[in-house]
Amino acid sequence: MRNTKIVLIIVLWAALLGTVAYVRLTQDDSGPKDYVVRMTNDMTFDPHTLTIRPGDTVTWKNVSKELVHSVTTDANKVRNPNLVLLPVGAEAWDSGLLQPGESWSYTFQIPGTYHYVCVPHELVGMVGEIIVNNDE
Ligand SMILES: [Cu+2]
Repeated sequence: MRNTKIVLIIVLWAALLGTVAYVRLTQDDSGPKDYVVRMTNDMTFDPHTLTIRPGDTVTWKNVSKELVHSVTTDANKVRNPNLVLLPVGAEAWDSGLLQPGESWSYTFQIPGTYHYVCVPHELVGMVGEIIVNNDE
Protein backbone atom coordinates (compact mmCIF):
# COMPACT_ATOMS: atom_id res chain seq x y z
CA MET A 1 0.00 0.00 0.00
CA ARG A 2 2.81 2.39 0.88
CA ASN A 3 4.59 1.56 -2.39
CA THR A 4 1.42 2.27 -4.33
CA LYS A 5 1.24 5.74 -2.77
CA ILE A 6 4.84 6.47 -3.64
CA VAL A 7 4.32 5.31 -7.22
CA LEU A 8 1.18 7.44 -7.46
CA ILE A 9 3.03 10.51 -6.20
CA ILE A 10 5.85 9.93 -8.69
CA VAL A 11 3.39 9.51 -11.55
CA LEU A 12 1.50 12.68 -10.60
CA TRP A 13 4.77 14.61 -10.24
CA ALA A 14 5.92 13.43 -13.66
CA ALA A 15 2.59 14.41 -15.16
CA LEU A 16 2.90 17.88 -13.62
CA LEU A 17 6.44 18.34 -14.97
CA GLY A 18 5.30 17.15 -18.37
CA THR A 19 2.44 19.63 -18.39
CA VAL A 20 4.75 22.50 -17.47
CA ALA A 21 7.18 21.51 -20.24
CA TYR A 22 4.33 21.20 -22.74
CA VAL A 23 2.94 24.62 -21.88
CA ARG A 24 6.41 26.16 -22.25
CA LEU A 25 6.91 24.54 -25.66
CA THR A 26 3.53 25.53 -27.04
CA GLN A 27 3.38 29.01 -25.56
CA ASP A 28 3.59 31.83 -28.04
CA ASP A 29 7.11 32.93 -27.19
CA SER A 30 6.65 36.13 -29.11
CA GLY A 31 5.77 39.33 -27.45
CA PRO A 32 6.12 42.33 -29.70
CA LYS A 33 9.37 42.28 -31.65
CA ASP A 34 11.69 44.98 -32.93
CA TYR A 35 13.00 44.96 -36.49
CA VAL A 36 15.54 47.13 -38.28
CA VAL A 37 15.49 48.23 -41.90
CA ARG A 38 18.71 49.83 -43.11
CA MET A 39 18.59 52.83 -45.42
CA THR A 40 21.77 52.43 -47.39
CA ASN A 41 24.34 54.34 -49.37
CA ASP A 42 23.04 52.49 -52.45
CA MET A 43 19.59 54.07 -52.09
CA THR A 44 17.90 50.86 -51.01
CA PHE A 45 15.92 49.62 -48.04
CA ASP A 46 17.52 46.52 -46.57
CA PRO A 47 15.61 44.26 -46.29
CA HIS A 48 13.32 45.40 -49.10
CA THR A 49 10.43 43.30 -47.78
CA LEU A 50 9.78 42.48 -44.15
CA THR A 51 7.00 40.34 -42.70
CA ILE A 52 6.00 41.09 -39.12
CA ARG A 53 3.07 40.73 -36.72
CA PRO A 54 0.66 43.32 -35.35
CA GLY A 55 2.30 45.14 -32.43
CA ASP A 56 5.82 44.79 -33.84
CA THR A 57 8.00 47.86 -34.28
CA VAL A 58 10.20 48.64 -37.26
CA THR A 59 13.09 51.06 -36.94
CA TRP A 60 14.54 52.53 -40.12
CA LYS A 61 18.19 53.46 -39.71
CA ASN A 62 19.98 55.74 -42.11
CA VAL A 63 23.31 53.93 -42.33
CA SER A 64 24.54 55.85 -45.37
CA LYS A 65 27.52 58.15 -45.08
CA GLU A 66 26.10 61.23 -46.75
CA LEU A 67 22.60 60.58 -48.11
CA VAL A 68 19.43 61.94 -46.56
CA HIS A 69 16.61 59.40 -46.60
CA SER A 70 12.99 59.22 -45.51
CA VAL A 71 10.15 56.74 -45.08
CA THR A 72 6.63 57.62 -46.09
CA THR A 73 3.30 56.03 -46.99
CA ASP A 74 1.69 59.44 -47.46
CA ALA A 75 0.39 59.72 -51.03
CA ASN A 76 0.40 63.52 -50.70
CA LYS A 77 4.17 63.57 -50.15
CA VAL A 78 5.29 61.42 -53.07
CA ARG A 79 5.46 62.12 -56.79
CA ASN A 80 3.91 58.80 -57.77
CA PRO A 81 1.04 57.91 -55.41
CA ASN A 82 0.87 54.43 -56.96
CA LEU A 83 4.09 53.57 -55.14
CA VAL A 84 2.51 53.81 -51.69
CA LEU A 85 -0.02 51.38 -50.31
CA LEU A 86 -1.86 51.10 -47.00
CA PRO A 87 -4.32 48.53 -45.67
CA VAL A 88 -7.89 49.76 -45.26
CA GLY A 89 -8.15 51.69 -42.01
CA ALA A 90 -4.43 52.36 -41.62
CA GLU A 91 -3.25 55.96 -41.44
CA ALA A 92 -0.37 57.26 -43.52
CA TRP A 93 2.94 57.98 -41.80
CA ASP A 94 5.98 59.96 -42.71
CA SER A 95 9.37 60.09 -41.02
CA GLY A 96 10.45 63.39 -42.50
CA LEU A 97 14.06 63.67 -43.65
CA LEU A 98 16.56 61.51 -41.77
CA GLN A 99 20.18 62.58 -41.77
CA PRO A 100 22.99 59.99 -41.84
CA GLY A 101 23.00 58.23 -38.47
CA GLU A 102 19.41 59.13 -37.64
CA SER A 103 16.57 56.64 -37.28
CA TRP A 104 12.79 56.58 -37.05
CA SER A 105 10.40 53.94 -35.69
CA TYR A 106 6.82 52.92 -36.31
CA THR A 107 4.71 50.32 -34.49
CA PHE A 108 2.32 48.46 -36.78
CA GLN A 109 -1.13 47.52 -35.48
CA ILE A 110 -3.29 47.01 -38.57
CA PRO A 111 -2.64 43.85 -40.62
CA GLY A 112 -2.05 44.11 -44.34
CA THR A 113 0.50 45.22 -46.89
CA TYR A 114 2.30 48.55 -46.70
CA HIS A 115 4.34 50.03 -49.54
CA TYR A 116 6.54 52.98 -48.63
CA VAL A 117 9.05 55.18 -50.40
CA CYS A 118 12.02 57.35 -49.64
CA VAL A 119 10.94 60.77 -50.89
CA PRO A 120 14.43 62.02 -51.94
CA HIS A 121 15.10 58.79 -53.88
CA GLU A 122 11.65 57.83 -55.05
CA LEU A 123 12.59 58.30 -58.70
CA VAL A 124 15.52 55.90 -58.47
CA GLY A 125 13.29 53.21 -57.00
CA MET A 126 14.02 53.44 -53.27
CA VAL A 127 10.86 51.66 -52.15
CA GLY A 128 10.10 49.04 -49.52
CA GLU A 129 7.36 46.75 -48.27
CA ILE A 130 6.09 45.72 -44.85
CA ILE A 131 3.63 42.85 -44.55
CA VAL A 132 1.79 42.70 -41.23
CA ASN A 133 0.48 39.18 -40.87
CA ASN A 134 -1.40 37.69 -37.91
CA ASP A 135 -0.12 34.21 -38.77
CA GLU A 136 3.54 35.07 -39.08
CU1 LIG B 1 16.65 57.56 -49.79
